[in-house]
Amino acid sequence: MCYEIVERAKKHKDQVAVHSEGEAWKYGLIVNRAQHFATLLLGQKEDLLEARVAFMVNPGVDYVSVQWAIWIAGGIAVPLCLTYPPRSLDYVIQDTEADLIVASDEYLPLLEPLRQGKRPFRLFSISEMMQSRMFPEKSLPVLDLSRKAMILYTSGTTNLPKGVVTTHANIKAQIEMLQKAWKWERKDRTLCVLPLHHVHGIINVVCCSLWAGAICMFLPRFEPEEVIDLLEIPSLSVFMAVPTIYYKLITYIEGLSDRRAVEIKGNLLKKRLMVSGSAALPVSVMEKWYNISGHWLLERYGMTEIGMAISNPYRGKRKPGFVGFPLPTVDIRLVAENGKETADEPGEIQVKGPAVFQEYWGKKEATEESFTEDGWFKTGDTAVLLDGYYKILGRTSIDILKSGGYKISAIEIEEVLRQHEGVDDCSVVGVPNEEWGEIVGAAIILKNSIDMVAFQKWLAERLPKYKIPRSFRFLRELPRNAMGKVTKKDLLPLFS
Ligand code: MLC
Ligand code: AMP
Repeated sequence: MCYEIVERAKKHKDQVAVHSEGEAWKYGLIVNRAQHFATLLLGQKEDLLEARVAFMVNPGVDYVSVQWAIWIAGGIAVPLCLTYPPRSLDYVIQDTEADLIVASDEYLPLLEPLRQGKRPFRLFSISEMMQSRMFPEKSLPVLDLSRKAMILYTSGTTNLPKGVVTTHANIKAQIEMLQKAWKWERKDRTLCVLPLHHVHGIINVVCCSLWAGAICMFLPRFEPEEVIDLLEIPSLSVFMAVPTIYYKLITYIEGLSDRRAVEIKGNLLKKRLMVSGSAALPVSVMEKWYNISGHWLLERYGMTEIGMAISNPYRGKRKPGFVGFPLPTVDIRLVAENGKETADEPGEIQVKGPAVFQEYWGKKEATEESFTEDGWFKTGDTAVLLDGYYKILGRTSIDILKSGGYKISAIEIEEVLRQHEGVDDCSVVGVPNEEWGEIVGAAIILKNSIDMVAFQKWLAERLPKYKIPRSFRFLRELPRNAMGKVTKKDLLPLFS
């Protein structure tokens, strides 16, 4: 059962679970809050029966209480990105057909107008839920592990993001493999600086720490200075982030005095584990972080659809530029271009195991296409096995980018750009960038001249910040092959 996380929490009810906004919250209190919220979400019902409950809740005690409430009430948790513009929020709400939405009070003005849309929903605010009189405690449904638990949105090679459905069994498998591989313990304390609508923050940081009975500290947003101050707390033992965050922390520390840098190194050295993932960790970042902290970062490979799959060892050599070995319960194979499994050449990573997702929400065809006939999930990432370690070589599709650890679909951005009255045609590429991994580059053919300030504002109304193109090239024509298809490889040099 995934709500096993709640059952486990009851066992250490007097221990601190969460630190947020300067306050400490015990496991017992969070369980009580989750039960109270679950009762409110259920109303007259006995079981939410996989109703989608979207939630736009700030990281911290409220987020955890709402997530657990949805699970114990039998609903499917749909975390919303806190920085999405209304159009992107509306897309997720409509696509999941969410009937219930829970929000921190500050997001109500953003969500209220969306209730007038095609599909009205009931909107709960956290403060309203906190003030509601407790109903007589309801008996909560008994859930089978095969029930759907969560939908996370991820960009793909299609225009609009797809909802990745994981069951309680999938989530349990994703958590348990990391408990074992990375030796999570009750005495651990971690710091969450990642957004909580993606697997990295949700599973690896929040669920793993709370499953173990450890403490999870939350920072509402990433600020290098604050992160370093918190990392210096002696009991803080585990830290996980995307490469861009390590890059930004390195830049910050390099700007400090030598004396302060030595002090920070002394404190970071005492950490038990520091992990990087969600995008390729440049060897230069790994080496600089070693000089700054004395830690060889543990790099691992994962994906929304599969949780974590491959990891460098907890004990043993962490090889720069490599992601390591399959995690417990994960089966990996590489399939070469000729469709045959390969051991010594590059091939697509395919994955099997209990952590692999169930389906794309409402997209039967896309689900079928993403699996082989014999049940292997096709990741679209290419890797090679060298001396027993996997090395990620890139993606099979040029249309998928990774920027700051966020996956972005070039096609989705092109579709948006084409809706602008001044844009005749366009093509979007991932431009390599030391800090962000890639930044979004847009080559545009204009119909008529545009005002860039107004254009940026127009984009911000349609795309989350991280998807907005950062580099523009205005061209007379796009490079195309004999078939008329834009050759993105020829576009890239134009951005250097
Ligand atoms: C923001 N900015 C960008 C940008 N995002 N510029 C270029 N490319 C981007 N992608 C700009 C902003 O416009 C702003 O500029 C400035 O950077 C600061 O913006 P911000 O929003 O305050 O950024 P910041 O908080 O610093 O965010 C950086 C970050 C964030 C690294 C903390 O991107 C992040 O949280 N990434 C993690 C994503 C994640 O969790 N992925 C996991 C997916 S799951 P200006 O000019 O306005 O100042 C997965 C599976 C797995 O991948 O394996 O884990
Ligand atoms: P997402 O769909 O946001 O979950 O992103 C998953 C993708 O991130 C994978 O398919 C990879 O392309 C990429 N990724 C995750 N971890 C790594 C890593 N350590 N090195 C390279 N790419 C990674």
